[in-house]
Amino acid sequence: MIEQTLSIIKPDAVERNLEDRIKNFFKEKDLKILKSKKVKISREEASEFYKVHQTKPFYNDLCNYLSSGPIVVMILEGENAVAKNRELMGATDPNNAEEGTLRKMYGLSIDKNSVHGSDSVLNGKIEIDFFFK
Ligand code: IDP
Ligand code: MG
Repeated sequence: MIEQTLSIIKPDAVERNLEDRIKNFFKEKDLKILKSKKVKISREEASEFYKVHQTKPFYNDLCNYLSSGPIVVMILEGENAVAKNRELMGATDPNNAEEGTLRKMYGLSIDKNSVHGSDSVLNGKIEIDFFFK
């Protein structure tokens, strides 16, 4: 099924000028970039975006991090886009990510892991609305 999902290039990757490389990677793997913009979000916006994690011990650092510098937010579209993007990203911790995945190639640590991807079609819709509505 053709789906849409939200992808974010996180501050660590934007800072290292990986935007074009990551975008080309998605395009090569048949995920179309429907919309893209570079933004810097506030601490409040980050805490809203990541509110599913509000009970986690790393929540505070996570919100500080996502709002620490420019990010690139994208709507990706393609066959099974949600699962496909998760597969291309690799495991949350780059140390556990498979060879050839974005987090293996570019991730620095579990918190600076370069990319975000929606984890379901429903959350994809919610996250796309968050940035593009
Ligand atoms: P995901 O990004 O692979 O979907 P989630 O569990 O949804 O992973 O966590 C959201 C983000 O929170 C992760 O991408 C990572 O940056 C950060 N995170 C997750 N677990 C930890 C942790 O144990 N310590 C620090 N940061 C974490
Ligand atoms: Mg997640």
